[in-house]
Amino acid sequence: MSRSSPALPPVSRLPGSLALVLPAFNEEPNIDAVVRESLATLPVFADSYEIIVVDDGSRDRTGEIVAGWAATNQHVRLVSHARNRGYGAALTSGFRASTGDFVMFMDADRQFDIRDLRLLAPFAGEYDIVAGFRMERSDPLHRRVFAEMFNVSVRILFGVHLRDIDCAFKLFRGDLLRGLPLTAPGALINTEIQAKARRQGARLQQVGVHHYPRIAGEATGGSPRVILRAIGETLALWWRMRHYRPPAPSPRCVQPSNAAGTGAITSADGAGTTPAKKLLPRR
Ligand SMILES: Nc1nc2c(ncn2[C@@H]2O[C@H](COP(=O)(O)OP(=O)(O)O)[C@@H](O)[C@H]2O)c(=O)[nH]1
Ligand SMILES: [Mg+2]
Repeated sequence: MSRSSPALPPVSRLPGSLALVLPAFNEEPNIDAVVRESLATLPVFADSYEIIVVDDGSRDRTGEIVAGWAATNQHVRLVSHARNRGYGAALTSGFRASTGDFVMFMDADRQFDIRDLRLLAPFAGEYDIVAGFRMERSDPLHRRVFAEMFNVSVRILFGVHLRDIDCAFKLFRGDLLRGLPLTAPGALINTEIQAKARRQGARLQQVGVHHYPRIAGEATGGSPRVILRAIGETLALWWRMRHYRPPAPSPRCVQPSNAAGTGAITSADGAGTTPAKKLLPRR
């Protein structure tokens, strides 16, 4: 990928430590560069930081490459699943292993640029969740159509209003995220996080981020197996959420304004959304 690496201009530093969770399944051609770029970038945002790669039963050298990093760099940690358990399970393992005041996750396939953290960081102190949305999604048309249908379904079934629910570039308050009882093994994890955080009155900001075509490795997010599983998980989560009682609210979350917990989330859908293009021209 011909993404040059100009020095970052001055950025907002995070008011605390940061853990970056990278779910990785067969990312041998990408993982080294992602870890390298993350190691170069995170110190710009936090004095204390860790990179947690969750190798979800990869059949290539992903785990071996990350183990090499972990052996030589104290900021890199490897969490391994002996067999492939799915995207949601991998993220959940990474969150549980994390210790940061803030936790973010990003796909490990180089479709995002870790330096876009500078677009999210200014909101970290004020919001519990800063969720990226892909300004121009670099995926095939059928993926974008399906994603739009999914966004609408999630809005209807869970009352979750995000511009791009599955965008894999999000920043959270660590204690909020680690306190959520997450169970979705697959792609529905993003919906589960938002639906449960919403019940706790979490404050949400949305920010546009860049998205790039996958240039190496194989995308599995649009496979029939993943899509069918997501539909099944959607129905199961909807059923479970009918009886879901959130854990004791963490102190900083705003309490829901009514019993059902609706209306408490602050969505900057449109208003308050940072026009990232103005801040960081596409390279
Ligand atoms: N842990 C885990 N990660 C996965 C799995 N499938 C894909 N990934 C990772 O999730 C991210 C996104 O996957 P990708 O196939 O590119 O999905 P897409 O971007 O939606 O097409 C990448 O970092 C993959 O390595 C899986 O079964 N388990
Ligand atoms: Mg991808």
